Amino acid sequence: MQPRPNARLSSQAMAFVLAGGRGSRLKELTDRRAKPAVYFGGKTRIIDFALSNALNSGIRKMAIATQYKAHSLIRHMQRGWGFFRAERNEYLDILPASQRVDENKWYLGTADAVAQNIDIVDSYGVKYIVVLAGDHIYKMDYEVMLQQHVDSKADVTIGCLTVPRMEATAFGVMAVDANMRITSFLEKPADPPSIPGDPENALASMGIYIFDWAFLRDLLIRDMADDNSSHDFGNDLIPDIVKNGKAVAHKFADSCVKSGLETEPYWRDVGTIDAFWQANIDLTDFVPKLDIYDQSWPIWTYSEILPPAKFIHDEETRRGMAVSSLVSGDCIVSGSEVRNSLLFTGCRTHSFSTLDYVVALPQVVVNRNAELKNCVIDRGVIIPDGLVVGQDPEMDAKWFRRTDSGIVLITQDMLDVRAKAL
Ligand code: ADQ
Ligand code: ADP
Repeated sequence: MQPRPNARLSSQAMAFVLAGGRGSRLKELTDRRAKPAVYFGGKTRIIDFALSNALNSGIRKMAIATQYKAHSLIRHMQRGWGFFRAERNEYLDILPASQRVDENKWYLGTADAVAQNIDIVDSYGVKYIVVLAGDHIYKMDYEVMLQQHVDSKADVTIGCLTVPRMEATAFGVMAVDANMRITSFLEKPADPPSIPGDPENALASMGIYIFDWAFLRDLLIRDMADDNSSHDFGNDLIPDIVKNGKAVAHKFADSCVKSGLETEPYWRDVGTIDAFWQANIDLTDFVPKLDIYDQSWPIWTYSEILPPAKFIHDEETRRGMAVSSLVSGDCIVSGSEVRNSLLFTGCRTHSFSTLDYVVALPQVVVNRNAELKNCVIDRGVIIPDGLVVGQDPEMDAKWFRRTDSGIVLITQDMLDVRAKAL
């Protein structure tokens, strides 16, 4: 079917979301779930941001490649993202590394995750493919990037942002000419080159790539046959295109201005306990840098039918409140004090307990007299009566996972070990 001449480019595009990485720096939070399935922001999971960006940009065909600990991710996708209708030419496919090409073969690199599903992408009949990572928090209108891709006649267009030079060791780092053509690309360099005239910063790849599907398809077939390749976009395909083709950078900051989405560009890789805690706590700011209340750019998710949050003021404790906090549905804050914290769905806090700068994932129960500060509590954890966290670094590190900056991750397994030992 030929697209209408004035159709939005997004209607001729699909999103291919890479959601197979482990995210090992999130430690026990990703012991049982993939990083894209980790909860973020009260109601959502990390992957909802990339998928909502695609949906809000007008993309109606999506594929999600999963492999590591994908059960809760797949369950979330089925529950929350099942509204795509083939009758409306909408598709959402979950693609576990499921031995489609070769028995027992997992996805090797990120490019292999697309290559093993060439036939599925073919069946979508799209002109453009937008390759995304499922593990970043940001809002972005991919239509703006698609337009630049078409206008510049690039082989690949790569989303990029400015990061402090020394943090760029975790990224693909590029240099560009005056027309944003990428002149060099180094994957995770030990000594990242800075931006000319800006020695403190480097231009880093966001891991977002737009290709014409016909171009990428050929490249993937060639790459699959190359035994020297690790079949990865950042390590193999992108450096090859920079050398032999036309790779163009799309600046996230410019994108934000053009789409009118954000005044200050916001993008986070919440890949460590510290970064995860901070980005969640940031939402409690007076004016948070990430606006999750923008109705023009909703973050779609699986939303349960739940009663409202409830606050019970207890005469004895003279408590029963939350301030400068986000409290999700089905939470009951009873006789306790919650400050600068984020409570996900279905948490309960009981009398005489205090929570300061706490990120409590769904269904956390905080029993009486607990005093919790600067921590992340995993889903469903039951905090015992009188537990004190965030006051004695030695005790925190003894029983829980304490980061160098003093953030404490608490899981039920850790509490069970502690309970047995005491
Ligand atoms: P990395 O951050 O190292 O670099 P990578 O491990 O390649 O990212 O993962 C990218 C995405 O693909 C993640 O969402 C991950 O979950 C997923 N993924 C990883 N391996 C996979 C596999 N085998 N199958 C399916 N999905 C998989 C990349 C780029 C850098 C860029 C950063 C930006 O290589 O150039 O700067 O992303 O974060
Ligand atoms: P999420 O909180 O991301 O929805 P869950 O914690 O419910 O995910 O489960 C993630 C995966 O870990 C599921 O496959 C679940 O069956 C498994 N799981 C959960 N708790 C345990 C446990 N105590 N021991 C072993 N596996 C578990």
